[in-house]
Amino acid sequence: MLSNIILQKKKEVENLHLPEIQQEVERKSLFYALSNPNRSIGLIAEVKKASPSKGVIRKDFNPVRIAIEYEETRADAISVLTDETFFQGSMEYLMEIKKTVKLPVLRKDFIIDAKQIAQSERIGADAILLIGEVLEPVQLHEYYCEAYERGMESLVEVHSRETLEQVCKCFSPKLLGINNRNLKTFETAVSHTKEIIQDAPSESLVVSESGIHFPSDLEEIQKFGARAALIGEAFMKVESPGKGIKQ
Ligand code: IGP
Repeated sequence: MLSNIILQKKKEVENLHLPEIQQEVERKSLFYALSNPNRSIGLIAEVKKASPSKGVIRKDFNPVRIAIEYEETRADAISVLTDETFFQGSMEYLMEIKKTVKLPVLRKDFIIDAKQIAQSERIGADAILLIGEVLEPVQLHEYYCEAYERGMESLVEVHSRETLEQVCKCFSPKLLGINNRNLKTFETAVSHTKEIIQDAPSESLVVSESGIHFPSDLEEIQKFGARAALIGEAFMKVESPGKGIKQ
């Protein structure tokens, strides 16, 4: 599946046209938002209509309304899927959300080319996702620096200890995402965070991503040492996404 997504991305990047520069946006720090000492755990709430494994997750999908609700309740940052083909996301959603909310906005997509970083800046993203299984460590570090020069942070995501080890030979990301989804089976297990976090650099702020469905999952990942959680599906499945996950 990941290789299909990357193939499609390559096609998209060939035809990529940079959008006009929007009016200047004020960039917000994702790291800072997730480091709030008044919170026991940082929370990135995701605006996610569909996924390749689940199909459409939420039919009544109003991205801006969902983002406002997230902001008014508990979220410290908002993640917006911008991939159209596999996640039914859109850059328009991100632009509208960035205009509406004050929280930092993470662009969730598959970045494989520097042009997408320039594009992320123009649509107003505060941070981008860089995936360890998609980019070679040197390339990943280059994009990390490129994003930084453009005023954006990067959340560096890994799915395995091997990938984390390779990335860390090159550099220590400030924001490290551990994805609980097994890339081969698509199943999620929060215990994945426990396994991988052991090798995380002590200076990285770890975000546990995917498959967090219950308050008990949040407690678990906190116990493992994660300082933030990224939640999509569990929020999108409840009537009022900002009100929290089902008990
Ligand atoms: C959210 P979930 O299981 O709460 O919906 O997961 C998020 O972690 C997931 O959407 C995600 C993702 C990604 C999507 C993590 N990394 C990379 C697309 C691309």
